[in-house]
Amino acid sequence: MSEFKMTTVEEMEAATARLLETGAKVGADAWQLRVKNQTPHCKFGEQGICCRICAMGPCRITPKAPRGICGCDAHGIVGRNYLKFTAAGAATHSDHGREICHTLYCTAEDGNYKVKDPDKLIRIAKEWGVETEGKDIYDLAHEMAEIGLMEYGKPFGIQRFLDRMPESQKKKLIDNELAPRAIDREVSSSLHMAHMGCSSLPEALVKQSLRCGLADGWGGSMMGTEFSDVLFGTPKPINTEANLGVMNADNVNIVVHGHDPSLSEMICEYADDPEMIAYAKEMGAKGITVSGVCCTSNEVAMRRGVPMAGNFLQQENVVLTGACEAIVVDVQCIFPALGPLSKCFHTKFVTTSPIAQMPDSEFIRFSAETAGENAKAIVKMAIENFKNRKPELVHIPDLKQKATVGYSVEAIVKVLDGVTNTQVDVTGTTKPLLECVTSGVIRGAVAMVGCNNPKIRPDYAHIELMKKLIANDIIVIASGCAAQAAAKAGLMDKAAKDICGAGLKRVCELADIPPVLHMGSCVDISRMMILASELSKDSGLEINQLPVVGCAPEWMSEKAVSIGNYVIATGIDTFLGVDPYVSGSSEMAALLTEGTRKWTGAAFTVETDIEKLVDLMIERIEEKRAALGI
Ligand code: BF8
Ligand code: SF4
Repeated sequence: MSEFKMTTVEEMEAATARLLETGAKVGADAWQLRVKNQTPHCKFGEQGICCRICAMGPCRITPKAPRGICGCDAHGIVGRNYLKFTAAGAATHSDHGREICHTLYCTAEDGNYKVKDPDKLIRIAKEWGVETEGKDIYDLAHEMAEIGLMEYGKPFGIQRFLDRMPESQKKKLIDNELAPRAIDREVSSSLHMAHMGCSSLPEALVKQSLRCGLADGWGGSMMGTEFSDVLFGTPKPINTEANLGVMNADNVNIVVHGHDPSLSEMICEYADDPEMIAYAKEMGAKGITVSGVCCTSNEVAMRRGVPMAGNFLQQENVVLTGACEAIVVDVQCIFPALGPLSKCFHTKFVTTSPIAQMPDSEFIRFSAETAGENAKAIVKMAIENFKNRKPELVHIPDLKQKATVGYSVEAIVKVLDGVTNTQVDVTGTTKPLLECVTSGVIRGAVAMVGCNNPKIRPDYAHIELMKKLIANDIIVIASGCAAQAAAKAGLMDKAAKDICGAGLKRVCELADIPPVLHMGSCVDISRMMILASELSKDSGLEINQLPVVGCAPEWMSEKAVSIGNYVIATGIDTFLGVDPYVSGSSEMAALLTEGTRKWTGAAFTVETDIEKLVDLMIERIEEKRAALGI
């Protein structure tokens, strides 16, 4: 009999409640309390019908006041807000990608950063038509980094990686003026369009949202992912653990949080250094444990097996354990609350990026050139802080699950080769996966992505949806905080095959995989786009014919909206559990849930009832199967 037991949301909530008791003792604030202060939310904001883009406003749309002072109606206001939301998300992901290009530019044989996957670099160089023959790998890295950086500002042409898209989808984008040009141009044009007195036509605003999102997914994010693989290695299946129980009361605990792996990779490197471990012992600890929160955690889990302490809404919990010597952050999704919270404990809150500077933090500016010394200084600071722990405040919840992570497209193609009995040599294609789908062994796939959001009981939607999908023989690929929710619950343990339908269970056994595959951080949703493109090319089907959908049930960030735009623009129907502030415009809602279909072949479905959301996804997958006659 299997010993597999999931961790329930109730167990996670009980652990949080216990930590909040510690918080109460030391007078700490918490998001659970702040949510109460912010409820109910502003109705105008919720519906997207508040405009403050010029100083004649702010204007709010009501039945009595159907237009702003300039005459803009609700559709224009909602549309502009939606476009600005998207542009901010695309800028954020893409700037992360730009940093990675710069890091690639700093690589050297004897430097802080090296090329760990030269084959991948050469593969991408060939794709981009760059001569590789006889070239030193570091010369090639620098050349590729520069070309990558040019993708941000080149005056002509569209994103290079669009050539990876199936021809038919790419053509749809070009024909509809959706193919993304330079990344920075799409972000700037979006802000230009949303300026006072520019676009207020919903159709134009939605189209630019799609194009700007595509500049992220097929530009900035894709370069972020691909060049991170070149720098730090392309993920392969690796075992790790997830949830707060990965922190170790006997050790110096360093928690890395944010998104850019350049910093966290270095911290992990130094935390493993025998000299540092010896120093930790000298300071009274037994060793050093690095764990992670949010996407930085996903990055180092995928490549190094570094355990995942938690996802977005658990970031305060790591400090509340009283056992966190340092929480070291780079960029994005970092609560400013960590500053005052860390002051209630001995925890050092270390900010490292000029992009994310916060009150009550210690700022140690991190740069690719000085990465080694920066990381060493941070690890040392954490070690020296161990003695300041207050033992009476230490409580680490005894919750953790095993997880196998590291499913890059390369890894998925490789492991699924073992599944089919075909005699044909299919190494290097997605054909075995397609065969599983067409034979009905698995019904389809769902890409589960995105954040936590207090509007949804944290992790509940992720976990419940995934449980039902895998029970229905639908394989789940996950990234971001959705992936961490799965890992915390145990759904990335190979033993979770026992709660799958018979078909998926068999695939998991044959391929030796868990039913929910961790594909990385949020920039790594670009991996999912590549996988869908490969499936389309290998099957001869359009992307939107594949029984594959995307889902972000608990999303909250601007980045998530940018992602949603490029996923539907890639031809994949996407299901959201939170409304993107568009309910105030029937025209915007209609465009996003149906209108985009005529340009890209896919659209959004917004459903805040989680039970209905999962049924709608299964229905859509079955519709696509039926249309294909499988
Ligand atoms: O980029 S899933 S809360 S951590 S935004 Fe943030 Fe959302 Fe988490 Fe990663 Ni993505
Ligand atoms: Fe009001 Fe128009 Fe100015 Fe917006 S742009 S604040 S709707 S006057």
